[in-house]
Formats: sequence, structure tokens, C-alpha cells
Amino acid sequence: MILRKEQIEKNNSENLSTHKKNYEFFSEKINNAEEVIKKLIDFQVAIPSWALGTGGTRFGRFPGGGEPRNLEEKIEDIGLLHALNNSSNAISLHIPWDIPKDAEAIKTLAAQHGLRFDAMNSNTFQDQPDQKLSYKFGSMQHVDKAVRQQAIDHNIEVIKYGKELGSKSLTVWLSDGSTFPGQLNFRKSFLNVLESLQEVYEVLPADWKIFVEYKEFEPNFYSMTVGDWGQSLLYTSKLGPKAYTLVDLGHHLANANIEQIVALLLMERKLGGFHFNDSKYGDDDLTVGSIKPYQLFLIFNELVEGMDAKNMNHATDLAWMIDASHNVKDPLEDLLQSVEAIMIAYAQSLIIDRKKLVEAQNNNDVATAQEILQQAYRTDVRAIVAEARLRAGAALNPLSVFRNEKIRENLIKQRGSETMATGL
Ligand code: LRH
Ligand code: MN
Repeated sequence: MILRKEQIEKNNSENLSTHKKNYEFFSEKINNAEEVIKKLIDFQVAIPSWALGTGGTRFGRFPGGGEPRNLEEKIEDIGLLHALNNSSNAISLHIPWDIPKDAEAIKTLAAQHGLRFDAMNSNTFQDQPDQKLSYKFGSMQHVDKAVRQQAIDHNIEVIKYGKELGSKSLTVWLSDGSTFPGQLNFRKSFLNVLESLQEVYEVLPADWKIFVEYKEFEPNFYSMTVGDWGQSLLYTSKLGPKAYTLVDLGHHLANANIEQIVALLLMERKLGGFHFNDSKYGDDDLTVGSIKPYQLFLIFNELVEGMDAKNMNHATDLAWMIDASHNVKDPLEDLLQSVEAIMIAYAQSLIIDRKKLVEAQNNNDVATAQEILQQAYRTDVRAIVAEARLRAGAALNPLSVFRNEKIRENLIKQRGSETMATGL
């Protein structure tokens, strides 16, 4: 299902005058609109290949139809998102859910849609049909060296696929841990994981990064062997300069101050990137900015401040990825809303009066500091974000084009109503 430029232009022309009025009104309220628009156009978010179908829970899954049946159709769907918002030019693959049978062909197809391959994801949290040894009691932490070696070999295989596709990074999320006290020796488990990651690190190409993703609980419910940012930083500090910590917003205990974690990982030059989503309780993998939009803004505030302090390039020096699962929304609509929320939070963080904020902080003027942050957060930047899309040849309102052009209906006609995508 290819979206033709004319379809986007037709929809844009119907909304252009309203947009222009909004843009003129709101761009006057900020003094660096042009700089913000340039940064928004450069800012690209990778789409997870495992989130293009309907997700589910152990209680049920309610597929909506027209889901991609293979990697080629997943690339088509991400191409569609990128055509609509010009902010999703990368795919993050999960192996073995998305093994590229013909890597060259897949790479060419992705390029035709203006897409590149971001971080590759390994999977040692499920047992595959042809797998010799089970990961029931963990993978890289396992007491049995043979199981650890199997997990190491899998990650090396994932790097091989990534090299063929032009990816430059590997994300390792381990479900390893324990569910009952006494089940594990925490020190031995940590050292087994470290030794295993070191064997993967040794074969990592010179220009690659390895992201160590932490998670507080699930599927283990007593301990996780990469259980929080401190443990991940311990691994990445011991591994070496190509190892970084990956922050999945849903992988924290309630009320954790994620923006402070981000600031300190940036200070240590050990922040590798993000899995953006939102949550109210656990790893809910909900639409970005749908539950705690102010937290997302505060995280981007620390990102912009911390990256500028290290002269980092906002668009390229960190891995910006979404990790979501769609139980009740159309997967593509959900992803469009998530990218929009990320762009809005980024734009708001770019209009913070940082000079005044530093002044207020140096004067312990707490009230003024809050006023400065909330001035930016309460500024409606949607017309600025839309103007960036317009200038990049994308849709002023991606979601309404998706609906107006009956894209899901067409996908169901093309693929059927029963198709199920691989993934979560
Ligand atoms: C684990 C996780 C990890 C992925 C998986 C799909 O909760 O966030 O990033 O491998 O989701
Ligand atoms: Mn994740």
C-alpha cells in the first residue's frame, strides 16, 4: 500500500490556511522557530518491527486485520509512517522474528522507502522450535556454560544480520533473573552475564555500539540480572567504550525519576538511547506521552541540556527508538501518535529559556525555575511541528490522512482480516 504524494498534498491543501494562521500565531511566541524547525526535520525516530501488529496480553489478543505478514510488508508499513510524518526513517529489527532471508533485497526495499536499519535486537527470552537448550532459567546468567554459549552465539548471529543490513548497533535485553528468593546467586549471575556480554563485545565491529537495556521486573518477579540503570552502567563501564545503557521508559519502578537517570548517564557519556513508550503501572508499552506527557517533557529537557553540555548532535548521537505494544489501538495510528508526542516534547524542550533557567537555579529561585519550564511546556508547539512536516513534504496531520485515505481498510483488502504480524 503505497501512499502517493498527491494524496498527502490534497489533504494538506485542505488544511493549509488554518495551519498558516496557527503557525503565524504560535511562531511569534517563540524566538527560535526556524532553529526548532530545522532540528525537528533532522530528528528521526526508529520504529520497532515487532510493533506493527496488534499486541496482546495473557488474557487475550484482538487483531484488527491487514497486519504485515512478512518483513517486506513491515518495511512497507514503516515506509507509510515515514511518508506521513517524515520522522520515522529507521527500522529496529528483532531476531528471529524478522530474519532477512535476502539481506540485499531487504536493504534495497528499505532504501526505496527512505529507510535505514537502526539497532538490531536479540531474543534469548523465548525458546525457538529448533533450539537445543532452554532459556527457562535464563540465558547469559545461566548456571550451565552451554546455555550461556548458545545465547552468546545467537547475539553474534544477530550482529551478522545487522552488518548485512547496514545497522550499527545491537540491543541486548535479557529477561534473566529469578522469581523466588534463594533461586539465584546474584554475584555469580552478574559475572556470568558480564563474561557473556564480553564475548559478544569482542566480536562487535569497531564502529558498532552495544546497548544494555535494563528492566526492574517481568518476566521474572523477584530479581532481574540487568535490573536497573545502576546495574546496566556497571556492565557498560566494565565492557568498554562501545557499550552504552539503553533506557526503556517502561522499565522503572513507580515514581522513578527517569530524567535524573538520563542526566547522569549523559554526564558519564554512557547513555546509548531510548525505547520510548508510556505506562501507568508496569511495562505497559502504551502510546508515548499518553499517560505522563510532563515526564516526557522533563526527560527531553535533560536530554537537550545534557547533550548540549557535551556538544552532542541531537539527531545522530543517541538511538531514538519506540518500543510499544498495541492492544486496543490501530498499530499504525498508535505509532503516528507516539512520534508526534516525541516531536512535541522535543520542540518544547528547545524553547526553554535556558539562560534564565540557569540564573534562577544559581539564585535558588525555585518558583521562577518552575515558571520557566512550564512556560515552555504550556506553549502549544503543534503548529511548529506541523510546519516542519510540511517543509519536509509530509502531512500536516498524519493521523487524519491515514483515516481519510482509508489506509487500514485498503491494507485489510490487500492482506486480509486475519493476518497476524510476528512480534509482541
Ligand atoms: C522488554 C522489551 C525489550 C524488547 C521487548 C520486545 O520488555 O522492552 O526491549 O526486546 O520489549
Ligand atoms: Mn524495550
